[in-house]
This record gives sequence, structure tokens and C-alpha cells, in this order.
Amino acid sequence: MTRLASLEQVPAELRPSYDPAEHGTGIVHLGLGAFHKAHQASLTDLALSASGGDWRILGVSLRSPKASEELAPQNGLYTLIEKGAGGTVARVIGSVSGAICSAGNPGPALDAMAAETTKIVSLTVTEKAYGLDRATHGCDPSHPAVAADLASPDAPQGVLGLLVAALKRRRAAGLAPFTVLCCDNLPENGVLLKGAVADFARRLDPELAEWIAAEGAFPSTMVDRITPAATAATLAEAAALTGAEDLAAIETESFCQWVIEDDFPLGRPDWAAAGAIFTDDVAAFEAMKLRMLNGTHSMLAYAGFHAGLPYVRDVMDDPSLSQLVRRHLAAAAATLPEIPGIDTAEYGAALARRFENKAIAHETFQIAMDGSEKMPQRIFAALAEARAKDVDIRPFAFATAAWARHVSGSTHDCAAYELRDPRAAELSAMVSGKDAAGIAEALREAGFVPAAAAADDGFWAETATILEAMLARPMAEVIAEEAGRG
Ligand code: CS2
Repeated sequence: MTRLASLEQVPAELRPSYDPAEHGTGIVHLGLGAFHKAHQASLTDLALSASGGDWRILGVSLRSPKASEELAPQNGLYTLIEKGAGGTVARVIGSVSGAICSAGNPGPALDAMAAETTKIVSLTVTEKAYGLDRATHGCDPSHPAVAADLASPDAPQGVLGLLVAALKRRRAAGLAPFTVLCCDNLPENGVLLKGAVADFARRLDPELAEWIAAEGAFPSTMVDRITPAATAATLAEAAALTGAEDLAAIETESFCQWVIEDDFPLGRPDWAAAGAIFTDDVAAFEAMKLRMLNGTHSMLAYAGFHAGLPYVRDVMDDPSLSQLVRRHLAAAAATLPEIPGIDTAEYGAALARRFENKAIAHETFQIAMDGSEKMPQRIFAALAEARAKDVDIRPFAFATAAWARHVSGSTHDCAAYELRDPRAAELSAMVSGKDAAGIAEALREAGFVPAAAAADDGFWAETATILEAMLARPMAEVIAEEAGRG
């Protein structure tokens, strides 16, 4: 079977309705992973079909060349397989014009970002890659990539270093800054990233920082599409559908949502034609998604993984844990401000159906990754609002205990695993040799726990009690007992 490299190889019904060669590149995307291919690149493909424009995407992988090595020989083409209640739909995406890796060689990525034709630089690099200081809304100079790039700003490897080096070149060339579009699961992601970029620039060149602060557009976004890592089965399915070997194929759910603040001074693709929602109040949508979808995801991932449930769909087949999923969804919903036109009960019911999707093999262990970066906006922010609104905090204590159980590395009722977290070493040292109360006390003091959550004695006492049971007895038993509380 020949490798996918041209649309002529694939059945006509799988091809885009436009000719990719007729559209120039207007977007550079940092973080060429599964999520980008399933979300922004797919919506851009639909926008190009609907309204055209020079909006194809140069994808940049920042760390490993794997994604660019899969896509570049295929001229950016790949199969997107969408699976939902209505069955499976596939198409070949034409919106990616090229793929490169910036690790060890940032020149081509910087040239592309600095080019006048580039109007938008978008990002899906995961929460941990930014080097944000969420408390000050600046950058964290002790973050490894931030520290390295502050020391060698002309050979940047990290996100902030690349953005600032490219913006510096644009300013020197008399060009307007590109719009920076953060598509990671962070609250007010545009505001956070703008603060971090300006702070990073200020440490090198205060005038550049002022220019970025005054002229830069950093719209906030809420992104949503459940996308597991591709497997051999994904690639085999793509080959069967297209008749070509496709090493970059990806599968995802049929649901897709993108809520974007409309602040694109240099223009943008017609993403609204592809179903994106433009609004002035992304923050409310973001809080809803982070606390309901992602918060519940984190809870079910820690509890499910330790109860021997490898996939989210298995969790939903477990009567007790799926009950706790619904409990968490309802508690998270109760912490939210009202969003005009949105019924959070309906949204929660739709989320439960998405988690039940039998066609999607979403690993609990994958979601359990990077808890120190995820817990603050998913669980601790909800806790603070729960206290303010007199909502039962038990679901948040249960989620935190399940995370603490995972951090403890204790494997009395599950196989040994590696703690995948940027702070893994620090967390393991903090909890080592401690009992449940000691672990809860130690985690409470971790720098990434927001002050309001850290100060909540009752919450940590409740967390310690649940953790004690989780450390002493099989997770499945603790889950059943928790569900029995009603
Ligand atoms: C998940 C998200 O891995 C995780 O932490 O919660 O990747 C989730 O699947 C997406 O945000 C869905 O849009």
C-alpha cells in the first residue's frame, strides 16, 4: 500500500471540496498533536470549504519530531475519523500545508511566524509547556524552558521564547503582531498567555513588552473535542477507508465545540461557518467546560484507573462510578455563574452521553497525567465557588483524594505505574512515607494549590478521611461505598 501524499489517491467522497494548493498559509500552529488535528485543523478545513482564504496551517512540533515526520511526507494530508451515535464519518483534511519540528532548530518556525503572510499563531502545547505563573499572571522564570530561553533568547526552544523572538522580528520589520490564539484548557487562556508573553519580553526588552501589551491580540477560547491518542487500529481503519497508508490518521468523537473571543485584527478563517461560536464571554464557557467536563474527567480518571477501569467508557459501565460521575457533574454545575442560553443540567447529561461513547477508547491513565497542572482550574476553583455558594464539597474532596491516591504511587490494588506529571519527583518526595493525613497536609501546601483551597481546613480533613479508605481498601470498594452515600 502506498503512503498517502496526494488527494488523488483517496476516494472522491473523502476529499475536501476545495483544492488545498490554491490556498496560502496564514496560520502557524505550535503543538502539532492529536487534539489540533481533530479540532482546529478540522474546523479550518471546513472553513476553507465554506469560504476559502489563505488560511492553511503550518504545524510545528516543539519537542519530538514524531508528528512532523508523520505528516510532512504526506504533504500535510491525514484522515480524520469521527465516531458518534450516528456512526462513523471520515474525511481527509487538507488544511495543513506543512509540518516541521522546532526542537534544536527554531529557525524555520521563527521565519514562518515572522512572515507577513502569517496572521495567527495558535497553540495546543498542554498546560505544562507554557511556564505560566498563574498567581501573578506573568511567566515563571524557574520553569525549565522559560529559564533556558531567557538565557538564550535567540535560540528559543519553549513556547514563550518562540513567541517573543518572532514578535521581536515582526516589530523590527515594521509588521503588526500576529494574533496569538491559545487553545489549551486553561481559564481565560488568552489573558494568561498575554501576561506571560509580556512578562517574558519585559525581562529582555521592555519596549518590546510595551508594544506587545499595547498591540497584541490574545483572544481567549474554549476548545472541546474528546480525542484519544491514535492506535494501530486507527491507522488500519484509515488505510481501509482511503486505500493509502496513513501514519498521521486520527480518530475522535463526533461532538466538537469551539467558543472564541472575536479579536483578530489581522483577520481569521470563517470558523463560524464551521460551527465555532464567537462571543464576548468566553470565560463563562471555559469555567463550565473546565469544571464539568475536565473536572469530572480528572475525578473519573484517578478513581477509574485505580479501580482497574482502563477506559472512560468502562467507567460509565460501572454503576457506582458512573453515579459519582453524575454527582460530580451536578456539583460542578452548581458552582457556576449563569450563562444566558445554557442549561447546565442538559450540558451535563450530554457530557455523560459523550463519556459513554463505546466507539472511543479514551484511557483513564492518559487523563490522569499532569494532575498538578489540571487540578487548580478543574477542582480547586470549583471548590472555592462551592464554599461561596454553599454547595456540598464532598465531590471535590473525593476527586482530590483520588488524585492524592494516584500521587501516592500506592499500588496495593492495581498494577505499578509511572506518575506522569511535570512535578512528579517533587510530588513523590512530598508524600513519601506519609499516611493519609500526612499526604493531604503535604499536598495542601504544594505551591500550585490556590490560596483559597489551601486555607480550607474542613476540605482537607474530608479529603484525608476519604484518602485513608482509598489507601487501606480496594478502590472499587471505596467507590461503591461513596456511591451508596447518595
Ligand atoms: C482531558 C481532556 O486529558 C484530559 O485531561 O480531560 O483532554 C479532554 O478530553 C478535552 O479537554 C476534551 O475537550
